[in-house]
Amino acid sequence: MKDQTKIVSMETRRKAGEGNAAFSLVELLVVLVIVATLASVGFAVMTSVIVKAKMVSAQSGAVGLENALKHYVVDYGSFPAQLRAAGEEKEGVAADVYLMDILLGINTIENPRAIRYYDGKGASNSGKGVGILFDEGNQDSSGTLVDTFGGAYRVIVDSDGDGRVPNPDPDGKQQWLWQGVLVFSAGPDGDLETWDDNIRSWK
Ligand SMILES: [Ca+2]
Ligand SMILES: [Ca+2]
Repeated sequence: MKDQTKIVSMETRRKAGEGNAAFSLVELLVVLVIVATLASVGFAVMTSVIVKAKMVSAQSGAVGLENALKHYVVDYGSFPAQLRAAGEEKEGVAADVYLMDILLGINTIENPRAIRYYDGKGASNSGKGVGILFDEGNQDSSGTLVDTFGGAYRVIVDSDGDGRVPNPDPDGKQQWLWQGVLVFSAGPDGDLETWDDNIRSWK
């Protein structure tokens, strides 16, 4: 009797074991699907976190350039000639080699005291960080200042001195912004026309 109970019990276990093996295969597939889903969700979350971090960094670069220009005006009484040119309040000008040479104290005609106004993170040709796209091999000159997405910053200054500049964002609530300097860039999509993701120095 005792032995019979043992045999039944073993038989039951064997069957249960088979069931477990079959279930394990389905279970494994389910687990694989869950892992794959979690991995893709995780990747998407990670990507958006990286983009947000780059936007924060790009925004601080824009504010840094705005402050550099404000300090330049304090010292020299007006903006560099290129920025004061007629009509530039609308389009803005790129933070190109001309402007950066002035703000880094390389152009001593427009910055005779050779003051370094822009404390940038130095040379960067990778486009991964806020940095200056130096023309490699040219030691006497800087280059265009680009944001963390590789797009050049653009600058609008109050060149006519009325204390305001037109809002470059066509969807912006205000037509005029009471600012002396605006700095903006294209943001993650690399397109200046799409303002929803554009980087801007103002709120
Ligand atoms: Ca103005
Ligand atoms: Ca954009």
